[in-house]
Amino acid sequence: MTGLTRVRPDAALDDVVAVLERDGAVIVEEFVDDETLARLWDDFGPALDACEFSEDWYNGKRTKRVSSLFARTTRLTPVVTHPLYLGAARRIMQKPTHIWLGKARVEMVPTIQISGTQLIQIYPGQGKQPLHRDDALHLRSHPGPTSRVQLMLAMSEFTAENGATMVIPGSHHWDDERPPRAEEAVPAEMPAGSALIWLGGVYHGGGRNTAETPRTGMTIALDLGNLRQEENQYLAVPREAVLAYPEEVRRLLGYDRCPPGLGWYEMEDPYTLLEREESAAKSR
Ligand SMILES: O=C(O)CCC(=O)C(=O)O
Repeated sequence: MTGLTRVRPDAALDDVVAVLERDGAVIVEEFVDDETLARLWDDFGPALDACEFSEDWYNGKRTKRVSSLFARTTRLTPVVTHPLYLGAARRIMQKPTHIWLGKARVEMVPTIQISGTQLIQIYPGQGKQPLHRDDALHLRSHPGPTSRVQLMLAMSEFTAENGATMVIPGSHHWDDERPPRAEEAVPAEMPAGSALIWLGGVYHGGGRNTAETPRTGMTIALDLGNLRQEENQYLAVPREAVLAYPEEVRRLLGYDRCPPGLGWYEMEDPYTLLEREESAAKSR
């Protein structure tokens, strides 16, 4: 299999969705501009510096991981709402379905939500991570409908030598009997500022770093709104940090009701709580 398909940031959403459905992964060049990337480094750099290496083999004993990203910066809106990322995630996961309410056939569209967030900094000497599917978290069976669309923003250059994410294109089409083999995986090589988008059913893993410097990536996972979030965003992101984001991001952080009725608070859309808190704060 040759390398991953690359698209420009102004690519048509239809084309990106078609690549994702075929290959399960795509690289979007120049996903963020230099200024956005520099400000993310300002906000995340100190946390990475202060972070110890992980303690288990799966997360990598020469790898640093920092989570709770929406609590650490207010600058993730252009990343998580990028038209090719959020647009593709909505197109691929928010498929209309229907339920019967007595004799009424009612169409429903599920929400999507931010599930997990992490900075992943792979240091020289780190070996490769086992290839895995992230939607295995929800014990999904394959092949099947996509319930996760994930992003890896290259905060530094990703190369085959420094631990670029390894991806097996097309592996979301496989069943659960076929094991992934390292020889089938290709590195998501990309300059800083570009991003890899991949589907939850695609086998992938962090690469081996045989270079001199660390590789730094920032990952955000969007899952269907009717699944448990991987990272508990209600605990990870304090309310004032949630309120620093616009409505679309607040809803993605979980302050939303997934039809027909998951996640309510006092039997209402939980977003109304944020609205009440905001207007109470203004009138103080
Ligand atoms: O760091 C990477 O490139 C991928 C990491 C990953 O897939 C994971 O930790 O689950």
